[in-house]
Amino acid sequence: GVELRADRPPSTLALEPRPPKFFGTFPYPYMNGLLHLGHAFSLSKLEFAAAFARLSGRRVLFPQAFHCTGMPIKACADKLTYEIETYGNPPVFPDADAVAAAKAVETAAADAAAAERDPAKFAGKKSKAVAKAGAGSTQWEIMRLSGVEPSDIPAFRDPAHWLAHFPPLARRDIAAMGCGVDWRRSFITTDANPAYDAFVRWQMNTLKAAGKIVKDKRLAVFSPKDGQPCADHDRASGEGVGPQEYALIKMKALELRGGLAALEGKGLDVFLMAATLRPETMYGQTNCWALPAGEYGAYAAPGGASAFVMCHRAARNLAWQGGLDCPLGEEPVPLATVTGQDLIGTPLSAPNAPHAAIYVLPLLTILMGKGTGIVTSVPSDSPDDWAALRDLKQKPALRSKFGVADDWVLPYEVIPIINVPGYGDAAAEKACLDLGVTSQNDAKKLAEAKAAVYLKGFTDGVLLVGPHAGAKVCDVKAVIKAELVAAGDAVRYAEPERAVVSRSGDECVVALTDQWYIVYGEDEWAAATR
Ligand code: A2H
Repeated sequence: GVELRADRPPSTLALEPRPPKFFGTFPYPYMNGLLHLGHAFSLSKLEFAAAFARLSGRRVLFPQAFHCTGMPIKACADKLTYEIETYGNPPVFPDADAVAAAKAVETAAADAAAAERDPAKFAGKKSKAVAKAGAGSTQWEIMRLSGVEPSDIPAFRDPAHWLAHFPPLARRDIAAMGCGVDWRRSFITTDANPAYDAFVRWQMNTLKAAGKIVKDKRLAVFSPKDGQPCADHDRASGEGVGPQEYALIKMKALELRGGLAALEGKGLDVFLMAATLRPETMYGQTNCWALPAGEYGAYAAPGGASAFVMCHRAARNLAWQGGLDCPLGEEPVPLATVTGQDLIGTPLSAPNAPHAAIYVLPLLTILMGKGTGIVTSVPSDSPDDWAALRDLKQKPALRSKFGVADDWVLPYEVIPIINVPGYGDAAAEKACLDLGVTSQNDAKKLAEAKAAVYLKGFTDGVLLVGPHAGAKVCDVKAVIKAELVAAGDAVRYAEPERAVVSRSGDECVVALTDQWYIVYGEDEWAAATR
């Protein structure tokens, strides 16, 4: 280590100018494990700078603290508790987990070997990725990898134990590296350190009094199990994934088929809820799609006078956004369940559609992991819809396979609703014909068709129908969505763009949550700060 210079007597200092100061920090590392090579790499930069400044006669301050606040430590402790409760102490994991855990150990060993061979090229991310991969790791094995004796591991079920265990080890390693840290200034975060806790309270209260911290309802990726938003560092998978907002179009069932017949006579309006990113295209609906093998539920809507049909995953998201008649925080329970196959042939009254009734038809490419599993069909502007509708029109065998009556399909033609320069009034149809799309399963050509028309339809498309005829799609899309919502014909809905799994193993939803925000980006504050 580097010794701090003893101060000279004040009398001398008063006579001479004092040497300039140097203050450097390495952002406090998180204490849910040992420090790794990445920390050493970043710390080395500060150590070199601080040592150079010290040798140049500057008065150097290089403190080092340790970060313990937030969910990751708590989630690791909870995971350990779960493992011990489920698999014993010491735990005997079922095969898949054991294999995965052994693999994590192997990868870490290989990483260590690779780092030794070629430190410059070693990225150090692989073992962390494996350790994070959920199935690929048990918390018990991660503790072993962190050098904890099996007999000591159960103590880590208590989050406070992590705060006592890891910071001294981090200090040991930083000192061993030779960094000239002034350890008199070291501390850990959380209310385990009352002085730091008081500082953070003062800081937050001061900012709040100044109006710089506000509370607002926001959509956030959220773990129902943890009961709070699930930020990137709290995730086992789905890093960087945010909320995706859709409009759910309320397509009223004019007849209740299959499992929905149980709702007959209950005085409920039953709506199939189709998730769309293109609410301005509803003028061109020719039918609705469901996945024959899909499972759907009818959930009580707010107010209780109607029911919304969608897959359970979507219902869970909508409930967390206050969009169902279900107390916030409770799992929504369907009033009735129905298969996609049984929905086929359901006549629907769809908002903005020119036909009084359109029918539910089978679409085999529906992903149950996206939206509600119900999709409205606009063959003029969606290549998927166009190809699937043509399949049903041209293939009697396909119709009979899914019990589709001719009347539900054959009378329905493409409805021109948007002019896209270069593509005419039915852009999806032209793109599919030009590219020679063969069927709804022609994924490659359909992807090309979508790439050709979606963006252009949004940026250059001009509406041909409805009260906004003549306006550009990009100018009125949000307006039309708001009109549909205001008229009670659609509801706002959001879900994670892709699946997000929390470190506690929960599938996350998007929830409308009360959150505190620091109002960064405020001009006045930025100016004052500068
Ligand atoms: B769009 P993104 Cl006119 N499986 O609505 C497959 N597709 C689904 C789905 C699911 N579970 N849920 C929704 N979709 C469709 C209209 C439309 C759509 C037009 C043009 C483009 C278009 C009429 N169908 O989407 O993967 C729905 O079809 C282009 C992006 O979340 C929904 O919007 O980006 C769209 O995919 C959502 O796609």
